Amino acid sequence: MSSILRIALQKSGRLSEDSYQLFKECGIRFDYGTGKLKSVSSNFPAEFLFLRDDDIPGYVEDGVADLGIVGENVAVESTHRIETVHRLGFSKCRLSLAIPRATEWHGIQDLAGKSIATSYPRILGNYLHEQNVSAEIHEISGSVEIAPGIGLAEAICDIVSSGSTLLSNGLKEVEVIFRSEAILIARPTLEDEKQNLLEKLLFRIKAVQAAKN
Ligand code: PRT
Ligand code: ZN
Repeated sequence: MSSILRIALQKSGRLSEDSYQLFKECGIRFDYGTGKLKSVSSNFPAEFLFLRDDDIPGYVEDGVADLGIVGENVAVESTHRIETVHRLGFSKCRLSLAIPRATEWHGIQDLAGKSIATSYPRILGNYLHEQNVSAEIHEISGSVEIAPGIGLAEAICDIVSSGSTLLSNGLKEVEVIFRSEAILIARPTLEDEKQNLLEKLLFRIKAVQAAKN
């Protein structure tokens, strides 16, 4: 049987539309949005899997998928062994520290001894370590922005795009710790045939990107 690339995409969320659009512009056709878990392309040796973004690094490491598209924030936070193949330039956002609007800010040392709520304990932990700041990291999985208001933490570290979520929760962004965009990830060692297909795909992706610049 000849080889086929299995590509994991976010089923529905902030990465989905641009991911689908990218393959469309690459001339790779497949059905999506039908509620199906997977779809085989009609004109390229690829099968697409539709998953939650958080599950994609694990599936790529395990070999359930060969490639995937995720936010760099998710890839860097995960402990899975995956490789960044290419930066895709969409779903841009930043991971930032934020504190209550009325609290004064002099610099990162203000967080020493404080508690910070986040869904990104590894990225935040590394950053604090680099900055020589010792603070308590409180890991929560969602609605991080409400943590200061309910007395759970004195600061937060969360994804910011327009900033309106911070604003409406009475918070101000004080430090950007990581900038993210969608990336194409792969298993570190792909079989030769799959590697060839990946190169064909990358050639098309780069052509699409070049046409936009
Ligand atoms: O259901 P599934 O698990 O697949 O999706 P999800 O809800 O976990 O992720 P999703 O779709 O929200 O985000 C997917 C990826 O898009 C993220 O991993 C980021 O790489 C990227 N991205 C870009 C964002 C945002 N912009 C963004 N604004 N991810 C999240 N947000 C959230 C943020 O957490 C905060 O709650 O939007 C809010 C802030 O937005 P602003 O515009 O008010 O600042
Ligand atoms: Zn998710």
